[in-house]
Amino acid sequence: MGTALIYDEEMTKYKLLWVDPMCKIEVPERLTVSHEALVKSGLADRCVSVPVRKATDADILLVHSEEYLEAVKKTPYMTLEELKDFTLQYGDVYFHPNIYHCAMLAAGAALQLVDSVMTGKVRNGMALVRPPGHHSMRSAANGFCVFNNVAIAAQYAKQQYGVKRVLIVDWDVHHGQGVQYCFEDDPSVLYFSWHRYEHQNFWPKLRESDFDSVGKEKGAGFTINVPWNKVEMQNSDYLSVFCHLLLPVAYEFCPDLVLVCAGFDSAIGDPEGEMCATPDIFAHLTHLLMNLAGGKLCAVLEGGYNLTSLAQSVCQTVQTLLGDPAPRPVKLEGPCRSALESLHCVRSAHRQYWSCLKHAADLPTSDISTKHLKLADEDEYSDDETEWPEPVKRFAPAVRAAVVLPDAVACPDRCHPFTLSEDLDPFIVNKLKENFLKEADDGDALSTLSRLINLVERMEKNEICSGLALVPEISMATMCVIQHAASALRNRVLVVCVGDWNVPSQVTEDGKTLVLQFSNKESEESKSRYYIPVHLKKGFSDVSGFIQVVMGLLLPLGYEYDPSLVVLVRMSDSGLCDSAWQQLTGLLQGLAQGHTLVLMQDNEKECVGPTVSSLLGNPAPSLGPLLAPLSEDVESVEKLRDRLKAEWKLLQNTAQDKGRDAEDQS
Ligand code: X5A
Ligand code: ZN
Repeated sequence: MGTALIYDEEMTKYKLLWVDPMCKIEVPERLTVSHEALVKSGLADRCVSVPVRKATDADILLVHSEEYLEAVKKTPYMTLEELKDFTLQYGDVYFHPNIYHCAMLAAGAALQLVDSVMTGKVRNGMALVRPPGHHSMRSAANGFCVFNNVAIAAQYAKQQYGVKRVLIVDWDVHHGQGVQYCFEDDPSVLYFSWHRYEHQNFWPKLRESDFDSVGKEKGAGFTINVPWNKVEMQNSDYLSVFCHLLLPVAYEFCPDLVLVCAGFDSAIGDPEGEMCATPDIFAHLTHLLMNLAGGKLCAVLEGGYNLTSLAQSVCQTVQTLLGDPAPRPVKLEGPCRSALESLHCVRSAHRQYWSCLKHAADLPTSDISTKHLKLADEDEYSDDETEWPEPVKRFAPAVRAAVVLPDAVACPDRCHPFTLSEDLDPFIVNKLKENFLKEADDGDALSTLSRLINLVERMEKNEICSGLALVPEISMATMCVIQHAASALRNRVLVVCVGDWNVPSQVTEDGKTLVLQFSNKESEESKSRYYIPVHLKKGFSDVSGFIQVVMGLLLPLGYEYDPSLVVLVRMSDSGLCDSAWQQLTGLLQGLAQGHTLVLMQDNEKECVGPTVSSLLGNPAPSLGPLLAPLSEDVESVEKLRDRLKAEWKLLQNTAQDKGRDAEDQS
């Protein structure tokens, strides 16, 4: 199951023919540099190349009016003066004799992508297109856009494949008002957009881009707008919104297909966005969406005007779609105050529609963001003053998943059976004997533990990505792995424990191990920053409570802690269903460059298949639309967040939480 890449040079063959400072950034090179970067990095070769096609009139009419289509059809025959005149009736867009042709190809490319994914020819994919689409409306071109590629693709997927629910994630830095208008009363399409807003001072300066535009009639709750009221938003701000808003709602919605309005003007260096998120963040945003809809994800290019930043961001996205582990996240300092205000406002505006947000705090009393504030004029932004390091080269280790299994258990397909590749250091053997095997001279146990240590070392060297071990004594194995991994100076280990294991207090003393434990027993309250027990009232029979914890607590903690290894421990009494377990395994692989080591008791053989599937990068099955989590569970999670949010900034999600820039603003 591969990744489609759709590109055609033909779409570079139109450009601005007159002087217009508004439009001069939308250049053919946007496409050529993106494509060249994919070719040079070898990523293009790894994709399934799918040809574009022309969208038919019927396709275009899924979203646009006949009058508009007929009008655009005439543009290839217009003189320069006529084109200029035609352009004047719309906002921030230009026409060219070849743009109609390209616009049909751009929409057709999105449809080819949907076809490839829906027929199972590929798992996911990206279309590199010009003109972009998300600003164009039923009867109007706008913001460089002629036809609304993604909106057409969503309608097409519903009509052609009977898709019941489509999630559109618009991470472009502009509000895709065209997409919003198209689906504002349609509950089958959930439209999420974040966008530079600055209290309605930033283009397209619409009242309806604010957080309180949530959709209409039956579609109320299915439009989610996150206004950025300041520039220079960072990776933390984007991740916060994903963890505390988009992901919980998306999992509750349970889409059959995910479409991404993949604009990269939200990345650093872009003259439109003026944001500071680095290109590698798109690896994480992509990864976090890849376990929805059984992995069916179609990314369609929208904006992105700094050619360097654009090309890097496109590569990060495609490489993630291909399944390579995401890089360690860069510079997560927690969300800024303005982002927290926005997040707070959106969460409270939506709490009546989504049960995962039912407990969200009231609107902040000082009505922060609906006010249309006049801002002081700022200096013109110069993109060549902004510098950022080139993202580190990512590569997938030769071994994706290694397994340490008892002899009686067969090695699953595509896994690497892990045997000792070299003789163990006698020093380690002695240490093992001393620390763990005092009693008997147990040859089997010694072999298992030494293989585990060896596996961890090879993961550290990035020769192996992830691993799974079935062990006779899970506590011993876990301690052994933690001690070994955390002994190296720079290492941090995130331990996620599903089930009851008495975590020895020395484990979480030095900050080199962070333990989050899903426990069936109500335990006494922990005071430690590094030991976080979570108790769900009904255990794991309530999947929505579990997901709430994963999104709202585990992922933010994991990202902020930035471990070099994730150890996922599954006790035999866990009772967690396979699909939730696979979601957990899949999502955690966004951390530590995918270095996840799963430890399970040796009587959990049935779980080997599903676990290995996730470790190999297969998407987890959908959980089904989620019900409301138990209010007791929500309360206990909220209590935990309150205890921890001063020290773990990514847990913050309300305006009262101050944020990373609190000091220089108070
Ligand atoms: C697709 C896109 C931006 C238009 C900006 C006009 N359009 N000022 O990013
Ligand atoms: Zn844009």
